[in-house]
Amino acid sequence: MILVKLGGSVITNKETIEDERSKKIFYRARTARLMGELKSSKEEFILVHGAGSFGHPLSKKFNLGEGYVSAKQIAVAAKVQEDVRTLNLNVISAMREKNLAAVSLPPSLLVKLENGRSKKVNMEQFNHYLKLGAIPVTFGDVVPDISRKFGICSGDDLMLHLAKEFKPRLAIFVTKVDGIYTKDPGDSTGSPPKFITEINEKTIKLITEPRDNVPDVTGRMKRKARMMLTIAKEGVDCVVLNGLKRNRLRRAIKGEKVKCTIARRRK
Ligand code: IP8
Repeated sequence: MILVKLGGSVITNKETIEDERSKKIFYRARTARLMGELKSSKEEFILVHGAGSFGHPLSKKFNLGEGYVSAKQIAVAAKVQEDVRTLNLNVISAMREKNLAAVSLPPSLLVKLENGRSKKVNMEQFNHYLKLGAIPVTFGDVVPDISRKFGICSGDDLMLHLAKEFKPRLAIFVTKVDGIYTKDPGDSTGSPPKFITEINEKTIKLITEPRDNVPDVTGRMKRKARMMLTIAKEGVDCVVLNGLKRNRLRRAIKGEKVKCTIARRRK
């Protein structure tokens, strides 16, 4: 089995959208192409996707990640849940286009947080649909929090829970860049960014976060690198690769050498 997360910046206009009123765009053709690459592996998989422009701008503006502070957040939390479900249904229909039997599993019904951390993820539904030969699809969402009333569960957190439960042979983060760099590859100030081929305790210290306006309530590359190390400690190889480059995902799944950043399994 493999575990794949499609980043929100790959499937939506996350990078170009700054306020919550701007038009949210779903990149259907790109998503369908990536699904075709996944399908060609003929391997069992679970799909996770990010929220991109459908979830981050509004969540950031109303601080949903911090939990309940005022009553006016409730309507916003409900709206973000609606928007990420709309995105999810778009992903599901792009999968159907490729004849993949995708089943939507919304975290708002399966995950409980405590103090912003995911305490419990109900795996029953994942197991059930896998046994049927369907493909469970889950996503970054607004979910209940025992102490803060609600909070945000990111797709990256779900990747860790699913890696622990299913011990896939590979966990893949599909992003808009070739892998992890010491700093934002578009940043031309100071020393040039260096590509990191392998994330470990040493190389993770080299990463600095960008200072730009991209709305993101769940953290950027450094958080992703930390998550990769945690997944690797669960005994699962974990890679970040570029989904904009045709066939990179397909080739990585086949075990071919492609440009990417890897965190090798520790157990
Ligand atoms: O895009 C964030 O999930 P991510 C979920 O996987 C929301 O980090 C609602 C912003």
